[in-house]
Amino acid sequence: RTTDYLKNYGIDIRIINHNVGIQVARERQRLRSREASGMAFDLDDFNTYEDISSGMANGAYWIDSLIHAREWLTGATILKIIDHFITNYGTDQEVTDLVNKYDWHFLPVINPDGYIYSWETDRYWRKSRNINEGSDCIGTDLNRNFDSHWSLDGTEPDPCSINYHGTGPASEPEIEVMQNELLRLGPTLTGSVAMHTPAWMWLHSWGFTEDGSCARPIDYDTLLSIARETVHAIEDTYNSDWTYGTICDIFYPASGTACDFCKEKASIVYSFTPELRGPDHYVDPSEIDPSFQEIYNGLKTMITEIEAL
Ligand code: ING
Ligand code: ZN
Repeated sequence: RTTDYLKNYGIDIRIINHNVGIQVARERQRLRSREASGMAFDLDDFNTYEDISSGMANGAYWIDSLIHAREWLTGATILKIIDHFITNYGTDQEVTDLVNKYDWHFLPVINPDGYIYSWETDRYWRKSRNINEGSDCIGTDLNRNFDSHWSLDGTEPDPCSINYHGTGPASEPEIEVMQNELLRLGPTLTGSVAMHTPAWMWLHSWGFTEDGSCARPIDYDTLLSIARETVHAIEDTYNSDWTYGTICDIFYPASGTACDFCKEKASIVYSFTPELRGPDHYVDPSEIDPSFQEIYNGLKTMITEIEAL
């Protein structure tokens, strides 16, 4: 089913503007921030400077969800964001500006097989549904399968484990296509947001450990401050209580994650992983609209903070 889905529907939904004009100054600033974040960035290697400056205005964002089957609220929240953009473009000034100013890449269902299985058979299924050779246990934890510190802390080699990391980096078709797309688009992306539930958190890289302690990126202070302001905007929406920080510090060590792949390998400086409102993977549909409202406010603040750097 995953293969059919990828073939027939592609992997994402894009809202893209190419007619906003060239903003070279902002582009230079972004490339500098990339250097400051310790990323190797050689313009000649990437050969994207021209592509970027002719194709984009103020940046581009990637938002994905449902890498974990049971985290239904993530997909619903993304679909509300897309719906909000499409419905209000041209009438609501704020939406019109957001859509005109940025390119948006949405990937609402990374794990279609698992998602279907969570509807039809097991509401709490997390992994993919690929067969594992030599084991009766099904599926890989797709958020441990990325080519970034693959198979290290916070992953499991046992196919029966809920955090099974797969047979190699990007061994799963879902992650192979997603990685390729992130590598292709990465140099044009300002930020990425990989949605999970349910823990009221706004997390950033890194998830992995070094010498037994949580690793921190060189631009930790910047990421933390963006996360703090984002969380304040979310909290102000319904007077809720969120936490923020690195995946490893705040939640638990995890390797081979989308969030770290985006930052380490796909040259996306501002890579975040929210854990949407809880307390459970099972959510009443009445939670969808509030989740959208608070995350939409958070995203707007995140973008404003990034622009102000
Ligand atoms: N949480 C994430 C998980 O994959 C996470 C937390 C996000 C860890 C990003 C590492 C990187 O375990 C859920 N709820 O799945
Ligand atoms: Zn998850």
